Amino acid sequence: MSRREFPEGFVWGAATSAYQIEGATHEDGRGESIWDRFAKTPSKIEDASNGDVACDHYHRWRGDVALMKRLGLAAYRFSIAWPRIFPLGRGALERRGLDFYSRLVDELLSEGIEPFATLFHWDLPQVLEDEGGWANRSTVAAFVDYADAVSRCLGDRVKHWITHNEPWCASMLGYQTGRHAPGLTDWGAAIAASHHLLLSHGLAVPVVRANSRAARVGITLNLGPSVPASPSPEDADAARHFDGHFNRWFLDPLYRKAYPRDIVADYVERGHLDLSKVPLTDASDLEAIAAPTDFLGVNYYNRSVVRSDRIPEEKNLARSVHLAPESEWTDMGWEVYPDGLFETLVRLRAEYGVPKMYVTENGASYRDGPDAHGRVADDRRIGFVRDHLVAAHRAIEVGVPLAGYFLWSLLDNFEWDRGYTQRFGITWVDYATQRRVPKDSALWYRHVIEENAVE
Ligand code: IFM
Repeated sequence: MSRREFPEGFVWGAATSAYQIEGATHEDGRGESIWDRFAKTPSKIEDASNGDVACDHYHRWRGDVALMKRLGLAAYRFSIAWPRIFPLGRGALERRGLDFYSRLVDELLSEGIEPFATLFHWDLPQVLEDEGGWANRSTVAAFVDYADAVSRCLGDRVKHWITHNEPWCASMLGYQTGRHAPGLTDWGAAIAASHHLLLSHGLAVPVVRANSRAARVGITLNLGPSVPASPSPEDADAARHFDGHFNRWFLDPLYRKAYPRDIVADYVERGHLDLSKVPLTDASDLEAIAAPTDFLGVNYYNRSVVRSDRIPEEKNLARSVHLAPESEWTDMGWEVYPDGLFETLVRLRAEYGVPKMYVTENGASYRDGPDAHGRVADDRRIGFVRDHLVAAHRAIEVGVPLAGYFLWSLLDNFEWDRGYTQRFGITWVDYATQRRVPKDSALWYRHVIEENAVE
């Protein structure tokens, strides 16, 4: 393969999130989060595990920053645990929580690593969930206050802010499928949650900017192509719907000040949405959601191959089923489809005019562990990342303003409902000893960073 150089200043990073790595869930006044509660509810997590210890990053952060330095990372994307800052969601601030992130940021900067802070990566304070969580509009104001407190404290040093990570997951997996915390199966709540997540993003943007001069503020969405499983009109329609439900539901309000009409109509027709209950057309909400941002974070893992289940009484409305085409799969059961990253980035530029993007997550779960010599030869992950970097490079070549790439993840970690059964890290974590072993992919990635090129 030929050598592909990235533009000068391209940001190379790795990403994590608080609940997935920190542990220390009962320390320094941290409140309960919906993930603490959910993970301890029987049968929710594949291996019945939880994030109580995870990678023990809350105690090992200094060593983890040293590891980042050794890997040559220029940037680190992490998230802040809301229940560490406001154990009760709002009101009394827990200084010890803020101090933890303040020390982390100082350490990163002293090692020349640029912090990219995500404000919400799913660990909502449980007390707010008890009031209805994201389905309740009052959580919007609580989030804006939280964003204010965090950006006031860290805004002098953190220059890149991400309001939310993957609001599709937080709303749809959390409130509709029930696979994620808080585990509800209520379409109305899920749609309301998506609107409130977006609104809280839009209202937080100017607040963060005011507290963090010269800050760059954005949001991260999980995106990917939705393609029909067959040429049938039913499958074409199911793919249209899935695209709208997954991608356009978030992109349209952010960049076009409106929810996609076809999906609103689908939801209403299926009885999922009562428009009198969620103000999806409220002009001031839509104006707020579309607050101009500096960048879009793109999390890309796979495409969706969609088939209608052709249930006549459902009028074929997007009962999407994900099919397995002849393809390679990661241990997560996700198709390996690097072209989808190219297609997604190009679409964002062409259809939404996104002025600047970062790939804020991309990576793969493969369970390869240490061999007899302690080496983790994760060649499939290297191949996965290389092919996606080539796709990203192609996008840059055709004019996509892609400014950086964050590999998911720095460490093996708690993979939500899959527990510790999945390993996305470029660093192997021995959970019994907390020993970190950089996998071959980490060493390979260091070389990519050094060269600013992929071969
Ligand atoms: O681990 C998650 C992360 O928290 C959000 N994006 C997808 C990753 C892999 O599932």
